[in-house]
Amino acid sequence: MERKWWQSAVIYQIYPRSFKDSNGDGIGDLAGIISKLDYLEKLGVTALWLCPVYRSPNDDNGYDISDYRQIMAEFGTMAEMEELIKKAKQRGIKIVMDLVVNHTSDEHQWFIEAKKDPQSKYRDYYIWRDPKPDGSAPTALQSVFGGPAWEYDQASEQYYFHQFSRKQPDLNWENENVRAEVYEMMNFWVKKGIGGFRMDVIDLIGKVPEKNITSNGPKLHEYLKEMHQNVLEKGDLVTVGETWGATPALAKFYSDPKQKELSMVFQFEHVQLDQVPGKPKWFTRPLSVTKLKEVISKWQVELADGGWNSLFWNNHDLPRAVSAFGDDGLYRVQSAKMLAIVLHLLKGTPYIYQGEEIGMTNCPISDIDQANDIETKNMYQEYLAKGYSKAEILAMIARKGRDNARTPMQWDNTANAGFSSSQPWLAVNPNYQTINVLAALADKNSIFYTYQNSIAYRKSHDVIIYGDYTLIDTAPSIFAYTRSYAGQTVLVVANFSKEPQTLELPKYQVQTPFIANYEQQPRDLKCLELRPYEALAFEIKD
Ligand code: TEU
Ligand code: CA
Repeated sequence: MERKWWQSAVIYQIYPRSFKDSNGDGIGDLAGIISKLDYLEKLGVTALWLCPVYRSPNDDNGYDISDYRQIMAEFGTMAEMEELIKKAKQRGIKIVMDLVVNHTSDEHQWFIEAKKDPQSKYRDYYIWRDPKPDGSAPTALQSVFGGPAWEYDQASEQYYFHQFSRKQPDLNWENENVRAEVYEMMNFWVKKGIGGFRMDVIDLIGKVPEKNITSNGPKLHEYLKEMHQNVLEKGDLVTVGETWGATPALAKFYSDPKQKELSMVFQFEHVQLDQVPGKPKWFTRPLSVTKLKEVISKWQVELADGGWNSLFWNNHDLPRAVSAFGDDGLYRVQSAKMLAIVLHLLKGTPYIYQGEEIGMTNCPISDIDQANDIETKNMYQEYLAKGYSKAEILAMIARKGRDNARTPMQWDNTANAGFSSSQPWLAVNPNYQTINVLAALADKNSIFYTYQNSIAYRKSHDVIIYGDYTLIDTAPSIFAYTRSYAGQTVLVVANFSKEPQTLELPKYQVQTPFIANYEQQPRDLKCLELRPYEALAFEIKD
């Protein structure tokens, strides 16, 4: 496979609303991001994925776009966006934009016209259907955020389709004008010098609502190939599709360069292992390390040739990495470092979600008034109506609610965690007193430096970028693998538990680890006595 810049990239995801507020209105903004570019350069990341920064009424915090060519007023101006692209570039950092084209806001001009005038050419930009003879919705499809996926419009006596909130009407990709407008808009951004796109719920664009087909519709790949021809092949862009419906075979297809579709996709199998299969995400079970190893290994192996993986533990929709996969109590520091080491030495392009690099944790709420997220608020009402107690629902939210990841970035231990000079739009996690960037930078043994070291090692070693992956058979709680390339081998060992574990390594001639999460090195390198959440990586001599 021809080498691509994004194979050796490390991408940092920013939730702009929560990253850094520069003007004291309590809302993060572009000038705030610009002011932290030195910090991001120091970490070593080479691209930033910005969650949506376009004009939006914020029913779903920017994932409901009312104008794709304007910047959200609270975030700043187009001039600041251009400045961000330029100043990031000076530091070797590319900007990846969020592309949300499965749906728009109901306040987008297209939808306003479509609703006002059924004869307008914009009517068919969306999905309108007559009621069933009894007046009910065309199908029983449910929206991801709860309730029916069809909204009735009194004036025209038709329903429109929305897979997310009723303020996020689905675009009709069957309409070629819709597709042409999307490609033109993408080219507008490519011309501004961006480095690529993260494509929101891209596997939903080929939907066929009347057949109850939402993801992986029959024309999905045709549309992606058309997008590639009209936009992507003109630039050297990174593209990552959000695909909850991907199997390894599908992910390999999307990311196979011969298919001319995407660079890679986000798949979500590992982040759903703590859920009860077949139930909504709120029903959880303990994470099985055996299953986690199985799933990660499966994706590593199946996409090894002719495909490409994305690597991530968390994002703005998911619980915090250390809370979901590590221990956010006693072993927070060790387990967060372990997660950094294990992920960044795998094959694929790693994504770091803001705050992960300092071990930020979930942030439970004690009352639904403290929630901001539309999914969480809707779910609360739905489960109350189903008879669950407030305490039960708040416990589900504490574990899986999306606001966990959206509390403001913790920069220092001053008021509002140094995020803003006034009260933030969403309360800061009270643990900012100890968990913050200032403290992390001052402590040479902090989680931050484990990220920095892992990133630096990856960037300078082809074995990590291109090497083959092999899982090593160990006790259930230990995750160990090797990476091999051109006569070089790296061994990664991690204890995914609070209990000490023993691992014999008679086959390997290991020397001092090049990266570790305990200060004191192991004494016996033939038989490792692994401490809680200990992680080590070695270069192996033949
Ligand atoms: O997420 C897609 C999506 O399906 C999520 O809503 C996910 O199912 C949910 O968070 C898990 O419960 C994308 C964006 O990442 C998300 O922030 C948006 O809300 C959504 O699309 C709609 O644009
Ligand atoms: Ca602001």
